[in-house]
Amino acid sequence: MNKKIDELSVATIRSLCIDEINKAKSGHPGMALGSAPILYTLFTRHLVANPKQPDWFNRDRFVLSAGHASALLYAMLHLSGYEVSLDDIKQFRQLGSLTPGHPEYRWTKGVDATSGPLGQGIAQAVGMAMAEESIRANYTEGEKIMNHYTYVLCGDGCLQEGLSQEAISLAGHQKLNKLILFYDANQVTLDGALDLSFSEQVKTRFLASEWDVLEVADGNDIETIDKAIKEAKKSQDKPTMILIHTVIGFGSAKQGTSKVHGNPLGEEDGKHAKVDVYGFDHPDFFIPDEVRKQFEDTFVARGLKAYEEYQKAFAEYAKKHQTEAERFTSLIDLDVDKYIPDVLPEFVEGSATSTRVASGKALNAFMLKLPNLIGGSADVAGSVMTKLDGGTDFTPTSREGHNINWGIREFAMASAQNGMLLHGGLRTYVGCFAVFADYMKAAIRMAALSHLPAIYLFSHDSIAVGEDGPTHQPIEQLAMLRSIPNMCVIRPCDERETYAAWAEALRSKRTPVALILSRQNLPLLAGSSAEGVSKGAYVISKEQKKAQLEIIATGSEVSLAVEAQKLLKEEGIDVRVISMPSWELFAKQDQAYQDSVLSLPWERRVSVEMLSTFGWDRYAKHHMGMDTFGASAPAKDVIAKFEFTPDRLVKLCKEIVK
Ligand SMILES: Cc1ncc(C[n+]2csc(CCOP(=O)(O)OP(=O)(O)O)c2C)c(N)n1
Repeated sequence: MNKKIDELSVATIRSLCIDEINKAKSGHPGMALGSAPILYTLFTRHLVANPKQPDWFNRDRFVLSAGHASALLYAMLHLSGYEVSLDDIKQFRQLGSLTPGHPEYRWTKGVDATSGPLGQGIAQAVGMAMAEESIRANYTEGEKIMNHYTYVLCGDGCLQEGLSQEAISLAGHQKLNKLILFYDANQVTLDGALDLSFSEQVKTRFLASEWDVLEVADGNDIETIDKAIKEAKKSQDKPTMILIHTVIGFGSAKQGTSKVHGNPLGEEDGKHAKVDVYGFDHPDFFIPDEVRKQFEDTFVARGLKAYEEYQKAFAEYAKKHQTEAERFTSLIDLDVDKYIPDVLPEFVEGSATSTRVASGKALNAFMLKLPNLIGGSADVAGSVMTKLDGGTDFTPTSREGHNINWGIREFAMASAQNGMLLHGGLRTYVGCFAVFADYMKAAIRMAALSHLPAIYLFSHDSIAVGEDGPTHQPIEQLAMLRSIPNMCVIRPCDERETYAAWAEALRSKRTPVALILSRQNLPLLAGSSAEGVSKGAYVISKEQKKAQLEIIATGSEVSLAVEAQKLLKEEGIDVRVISMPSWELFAKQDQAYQDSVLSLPWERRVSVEMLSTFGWDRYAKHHMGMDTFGASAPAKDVIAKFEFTPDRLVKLCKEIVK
């Protein structure tokens, strides 16, 4: 332990942060300056990762939940030898730079998670720690190939977010002892002092959630921070929160106030902090050789050694457990194609089943082939059919279990699923009632932004929910999901389409997929097609001779459309019925295919979906949809009230043709 080099290094990191933010004229110096010693201690004394192999699978994970302190993370990545050059640091927050406003996964090497929306980083870290446990337990001698810690740094803001408590509660319940959370307790947020809005006993809250709690009185005290991390790593049965008292904007004349939370220090104050407080009298962006060496001798050397040892250990492992080693590697690469059976099961013509039940069957069928599939629901497994038959639960005493009981924590569930996928090595799914997709929205958006192939099972997908009433009947949720960039929504119309939708979801590598599933039984349709699902839309029931109209329907409304087609035929009106399970998959097809499915002008098309018509103008001029909330009654009565009947569709079509 060399105090001098520690102090010089921390001064360098802080000065870099000041320069980065000053040059960009934008950024958040407050937390960056306050918590620099925390990350310095973590990186130089504990974190195990290899900057030359930033995706090394067994590295420790680090999530900067307080993503606004990105300047600090970039300074750490630069000093630690990642592909973040000094020029990149100088381009902080500029267009196309490797140092965007908030950390972005898949963009900057060494960034383990996209973060910034406060609270989500904590839940992501919980998911990472769960993934680590699950993977280790699912391989013989798994500890030889999967064995690392997950660290997360958060501030007051993350802990004010309700999501954090969902995640903390879950982590404590799951006894995630390899999860270590640093709480940068600086008592200041954006608008002012924390006591404007927060008077919680945070330590007590963590203790009540079955965490260990350690406290460091002085955020500049590296030895004590180090000691706390050492102790936290020893925990056998609880995650650890290390509460560290820091000073926001340490060194600035405005330290300790919200003025330094999100404004550059400027030249004068920057100089004051660097020279007068840190004793660092150097040009901007200066990095002393000793500091570079310090990182090479510690973080880089430790990471390289661990990496090399791992390579040897893995080679040994592969000799002993060849098949498992192959599985391990292919699942890291999300190379799942070979695990997805090409052949669909036999479907019984004339049968009827809800698509949620069909989804449960498909899930179990795929599970037999895809051993790293893991998932669960927010306490509605029996309704959304998320259980893997014969599978055990994922618990502290059976980590090999594949059924996750997320509890009624939808937001944390979706956010932790992101963490599991950020970690890698697993295919995951989560489920709940479609109406509660709203609770998960911010995490779904994060999955799409982070290019994660999350799978969501949203059942009870319309007013056909029935008795539970309008609180439980989704209306606008599909419009919301469809509006998210890089999102894929699939609403299958029968059992066959549901299997195909599942295969599509499992094949996705960079796009989240939501399967929208019915509560009520839907008939197996003669014309339904698995291939059609992968194209997003197809003609499920052709016109007789020359279509006068095209009816575009999804999910439960496809059979209604087919019924209406028959009735219209009796009235001498020829229509084509198109099943359109996925707008997004359809939009990816070439124009010729799209034109072959939607062959009539826009004015001659009708959309039918028992959900909000918002957005359907894209494909059709006329709509049969739901633009009010539903009602509480048995499903058939609700459907009758809102007239989701072939007769109404027939009437609408006749009016258009007229
Ligand atoms: C969900 C969410 N709400 C609001 C913000 C805007 N925001 C960014 S930082 C911040 C204050 C956070 O306070 P704290 O965690 O104490 O950070 P510090 O002031 O110490 O930098 C706010 C409100 C955000 N990034 N995410």
